Amino acid sequence: MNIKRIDMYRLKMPLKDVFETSMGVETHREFILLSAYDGDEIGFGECVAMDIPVYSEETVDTCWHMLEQYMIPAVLNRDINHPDEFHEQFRWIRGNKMAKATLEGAIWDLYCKIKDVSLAKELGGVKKEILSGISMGIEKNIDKLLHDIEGYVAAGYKRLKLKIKPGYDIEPIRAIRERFPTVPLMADANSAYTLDDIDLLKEMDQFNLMMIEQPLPYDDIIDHATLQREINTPICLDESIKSTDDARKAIELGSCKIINIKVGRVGGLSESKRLHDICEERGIPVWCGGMQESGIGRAHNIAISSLSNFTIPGDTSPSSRYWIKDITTEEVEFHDPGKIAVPDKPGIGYGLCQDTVSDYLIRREVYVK
Ligand code: OSB
Ligand code: MG
Repeated sequence: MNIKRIDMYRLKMPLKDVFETSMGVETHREFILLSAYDGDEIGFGECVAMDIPVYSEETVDTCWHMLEQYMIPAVLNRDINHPDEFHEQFRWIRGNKMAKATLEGAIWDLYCKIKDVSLAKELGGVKKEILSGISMGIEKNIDKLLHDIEGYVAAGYKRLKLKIKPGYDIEPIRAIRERFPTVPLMADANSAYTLDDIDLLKEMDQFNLMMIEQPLPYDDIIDHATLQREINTPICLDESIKSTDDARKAIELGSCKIINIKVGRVGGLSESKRLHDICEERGIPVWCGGMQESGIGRAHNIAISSLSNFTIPGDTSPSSRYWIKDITTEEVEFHDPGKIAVPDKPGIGYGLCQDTVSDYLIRREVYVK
C-alpha cells in the first residue's frame, strides 16, 4: 500500500436533540473525516475528538494540527506493508491518540479494501452481529426520561446507560429502577465525583447496576482502586485507559472490573485489539464506547466490536439515534431489534455520501506529495 493523496474534512453535524452530560451541553458534533487514496481505493477514518477539551485534552484543532504537521507528510508516498506499522512509526509522538487513530483507521480500511477482506475479519472478529446499547444524556424532567426509555426498550436496545452528575444521580436511577426493575442499566459519570462522594457511590449498590463508568477523575487509577474495594457495583474505566499498559496496571491494582474500549482514546485499531486481548487473558470483559460518531466511526466500532471479548452491549447505536441524515451511503441500522449486523464487504463496509458531506462541510484540504 502506498498512499498518494489524503483529504481532510472538518464537518459540523446538528444533533437531533441536545445532549447534556457532566461535561456540558451539546447541540452539534464537529469532527474530522479523513480519506486516504491508493489507486482506485479509498480508506476512511473519523476523528472522535470534540471541539473543546472536556472529555480529553485533544480537540478538533489539535488533531488537525498533528495530522497536518506530523503524520500526513510522513505517510504520503511511503510503502506500508501492514497497518500495525503505523503505531510503531508514530510511537515517538507522545499522546495525541485521537489524531493518531484517525489516520490509522483510514489505513486499516484502505488495507482491507486492497486485500478484499472485511475490517472485522482482518481484526480477528468472530461475531456476525453486535449488541447495541443507548447512552442517555441528562434529562431533568423525569417523566420525559421514563417516557423516552419506554421507546428505547421497545426499540430493542440491550442496555441503558444514564449520564449522571452530582445532583442528578440517585433520584433518576431510582425512578428508572422502580419503573424498569430488571432492564440492564448502568451509569456514566464522566469523572464528576471524588472519593469524598464515597457514601453516595455506595448508595448506588442498591440499584443492581451493571457497572458505574468513570466515576472519578479522568487521569486516575489509584482512587478508583480504593473505591472499587468499597462498593459492589463493578467499576468500568473509560477516560483513564489510554493504552494497553494503562489497562494492565488498572487491572493489577483492582481499579476496575470492566473496560470500555474507544478506538480513538487508545490510539487506533491495532492498540484496541491488543487491549482487547490482554483483557480477555485476564478475564476482564470489554465493550465498545461511543463518541457520537458519524456512520464512518460507527462502522469502525462495529468491526472492533465483533471480537470475542466484547461481551457487553456497547454504545454503538443506529445512525438515527443522533443524526437526521448520516454521511454514509447506507445508514447504520438494526437488522434485528437491538442488533447491528457486522458487514462482510471489504473494509469498513459502508461508503461515503459526498453530497451529505457537502451539507455539513466547514473546511476541506487536500494533501499530496
Ligand atoms: O463518556 O462515553 C462517554 C459521548 C461523548 C463523549 C463521551 C461519552 C459519550 C457518550 C455517548 O456516552 C456515546 C454514544 O452514544 O456515541
Ligand atoms: Mg464514558
